[in-house]
Amino acid sequence: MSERKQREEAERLATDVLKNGTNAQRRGLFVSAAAFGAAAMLAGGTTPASAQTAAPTPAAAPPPARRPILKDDSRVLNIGATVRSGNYWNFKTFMTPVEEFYVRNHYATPTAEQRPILARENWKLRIHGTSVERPIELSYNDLLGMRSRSIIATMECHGNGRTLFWEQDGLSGQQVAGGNWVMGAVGQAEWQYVPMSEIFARVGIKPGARTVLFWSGVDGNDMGRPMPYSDVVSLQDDMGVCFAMNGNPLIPDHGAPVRMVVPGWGGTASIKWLTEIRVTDRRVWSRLNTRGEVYIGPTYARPEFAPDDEFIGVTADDIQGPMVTWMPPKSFITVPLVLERSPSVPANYPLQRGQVPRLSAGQQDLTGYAWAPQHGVRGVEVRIDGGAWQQATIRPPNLGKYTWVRFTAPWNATAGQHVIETRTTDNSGTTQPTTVPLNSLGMANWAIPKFRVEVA
Ligand SMILES: Nc1nc2c(c(=O)[nH]1)N[C@H]1C(S)=C(S)[C@@H](COP(=O)(O)O)O[C@H]1N2
Ligand SMILES: [Mo]
Repeated sequence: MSERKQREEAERLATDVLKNGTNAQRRGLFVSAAAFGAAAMLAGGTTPASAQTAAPTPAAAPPPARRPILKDDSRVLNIGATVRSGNYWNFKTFMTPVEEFYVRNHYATPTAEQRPILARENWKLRIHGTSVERPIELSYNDLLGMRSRSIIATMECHGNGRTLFWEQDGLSGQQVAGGNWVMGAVGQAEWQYVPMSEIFARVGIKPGARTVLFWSGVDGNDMGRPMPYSDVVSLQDDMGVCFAMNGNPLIPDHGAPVRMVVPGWGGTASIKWLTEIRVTDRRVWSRLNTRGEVYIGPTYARPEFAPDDEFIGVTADDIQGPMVTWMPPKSFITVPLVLERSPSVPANYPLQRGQVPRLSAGQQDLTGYAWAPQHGVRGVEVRIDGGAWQQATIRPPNLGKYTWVRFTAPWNATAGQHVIETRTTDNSGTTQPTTVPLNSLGMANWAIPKFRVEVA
């Protein structure tokens, strides 16, 4: 296919996904229903509601005015009105298909119909601030004309694994607030972006810059996040202004037309529906680095603030803990975690509350995923029923620190109840711990997960 043809095809696909009724999606529904069926069998044979309602619907009806998530619901786990998780127990691929990639919004997904600024022909990115030599405004076409590169990287919500605070003994979960992410608020995609190095070269940065504020303000007027300038500089080729995911234009749920991508950092740094980048010589506080997406708890010190700091929609009283930055080493096996104590069980979770997934007895391979984006995965271990840790086999590809790895571990399963644990060690020698200190927003839980199964 010619490059133009490819682009047209990608655009058509993106538009079709918006209309929410393509053949590709209908095929997807069946694939997904089959996968759910398999998961349900594993779980003990009940047919999940999603499989029963997966019949194709005609594309004729116009979408309701404010549809929170545009994705086909049957392919992802419905955690809440504006959040969807990947079905991690079904993950098989190295790259996560966009349709199965988790969505995490604080507000409803905004579309170009509701917010014309999000139409590619209207979109503008303002790059300015006291530390910028030559402020500019970029159009979508301007951005596409700049030097871009792509990176394969995981994206993970800080809240991924919050469920472990509720479900695992010793993690003192009662005081944790937030959505019931199990392990699937993580995915891996190829992100195409204009690197920050290119943006900085274009506008020129004055000495003394301290903060880069990445701002949307489109979905909600508090949606934007400050990042220390020094961190942006150290990541400047690896992070940037992103316009494509897995080779196609971004779809609304993932920030169309343009978002940030900050690989390895918790998802909040990757502001979607981006409209503004401001570089300033002051420190900046907003919702997402004061009382949202921060570690709040007895072992975490509140950051200091200075009188000349800038406050956007918050006050110094809102500063409750340090912001989450790099995601820690993590791993899981592709088995649904038993939910007993979590405040909710997602609508289409493959297990009912307290239900234990079933595996068949005999020799088999456990499969899983591990990632450690700050330093890269060195190894993964698995153990059964508290026995000795066994090295798992890492399957290629392993493309560097930002990518996850898939692993397998042989197991001769005997009848009865078992607990399977996984832990990853990164290239700096850090290994997942047994427990993590409490933080009341349930951020970045990287404790060794315990998967209970019943072998029959
Ligand atoms: N404008 C805006 N950007 C945002 C958010 C948001 O609510 N609004 N959520 C953030 C969070 S918490 C995460 S984890 C990632 C999720 O990206 P995804 O939905 O493409 O997976 O987007 C980030 N960017
Ligand atoms: Mo997030």
